[in-house]
Amino acid sequence: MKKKAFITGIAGQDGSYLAEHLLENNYEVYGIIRRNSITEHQRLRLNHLDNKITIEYGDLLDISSLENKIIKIKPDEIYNLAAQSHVRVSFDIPHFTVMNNAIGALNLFETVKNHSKNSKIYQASSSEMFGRCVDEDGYQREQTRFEPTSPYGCSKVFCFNLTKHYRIAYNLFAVNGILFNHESPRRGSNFVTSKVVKTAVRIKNKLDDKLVLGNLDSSRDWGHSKDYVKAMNLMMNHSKPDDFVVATGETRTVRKLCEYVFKKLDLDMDKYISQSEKFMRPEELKFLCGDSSKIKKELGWKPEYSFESMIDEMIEFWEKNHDKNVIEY
Ligand code: NAP
Ligand code: F7E
Repeated sequence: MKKKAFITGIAGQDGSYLAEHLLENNYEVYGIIRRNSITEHQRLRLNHLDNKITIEYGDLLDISSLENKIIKIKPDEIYNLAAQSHVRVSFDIPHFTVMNNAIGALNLFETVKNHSKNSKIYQASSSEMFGRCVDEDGYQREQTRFEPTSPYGCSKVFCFNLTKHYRIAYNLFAVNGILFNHESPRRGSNFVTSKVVKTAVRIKNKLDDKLVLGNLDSSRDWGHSKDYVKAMNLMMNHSKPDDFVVATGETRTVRKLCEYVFKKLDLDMDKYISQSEKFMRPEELKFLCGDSSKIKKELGWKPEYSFESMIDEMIEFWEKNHDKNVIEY
């Protein structure tokens, strides 16, 4: 019999790649999307999967919508990827971010505990939870302390703790994937990698003449979403529920990212890049670099993309899509 997977946040970057990965591995895939007033754009990342997956309206904040679906589907695996996932935006809408991410996850855990205790559950935890903390050797790993620097990071620490609590108290197969930044052509274009690539391509094509950014000195460990969704599925098929860091172990500043993209496009970045307060954060997370030895050793996870091959793929994508109203994923 085919395994059944239920994905919250299925129309997002990771949700869409995860749906593809699970279909390739012979799962039945179900997911929820929220009601949106513009229906045409909502499923863009899923259009190519239209007849292969089952999507219904649902919302993490509407527990009845979760109960109805989980009781009906009885999924083997539940991936909780839904969240207000933009850190900078979380300073503008802190109440919504915390309600949505934290109470939303609580609703899902309660639903599983009360109605479907055999469903395994994956929680999309984040390197943003580490915030100010870095181990002495310059890495963050499973044992590193959490000191989040944003409402988003705080909401994710709550969910991380909730996952462990439901695992211990109710014996649920509940896992935390502590994923560092991961990108792709499907990344929202207000995250820095997509913003830089898309704008640089538009500058090259004379459709824009400037790129306005915030902090250029923060460092991130950037991997590819396609590699990271495979890690999620590995964790769910481990012999026991546990928490794993997923990262590349390489870190670069935003400035270095810009240098790579502008050089690739044969543009002089100093002519086009400026900075604005608008894109700065009240508190910046300055440095991320993850040690993913545990998942490599215990689950055999290995990324296929390098930083360069990922950014090259994003450049190619935006070269095809930079002037389109409806993006083709
Ligand atoms: P994303 O592209 O922003 O996707 C998130 C999805 O969640 C969106 O489709 C969004 O729908 C949906 N959603 C938000 N609130 C919801 C609710 N109340 N009910 C149902 N759906 C809801 O994010 P992503 O990059 O794929 O990331 C997936 C998850 O991993 C997120 O939880 C994120 O916080 C976490 N994470 C991401 C990274 C990363 O670098 N990408 C790293 C660590 C952790 P709408 O379009 O309707 O808002
Ligand atoms: O920022 C700097 C910004 O918004 C990266 C989410 O997926 O990863 C992501 O969060 C860096 C920051 O991602 C601009 O200040 C400069 O230092 O692409 P980002 P993020 O905040 O790291 C974590 C792991 C998640 O869990 C989150 O869900 O780039 N930066 N100038 C800028 N960032 C943006 N967005 N826009 C700028 O203009």
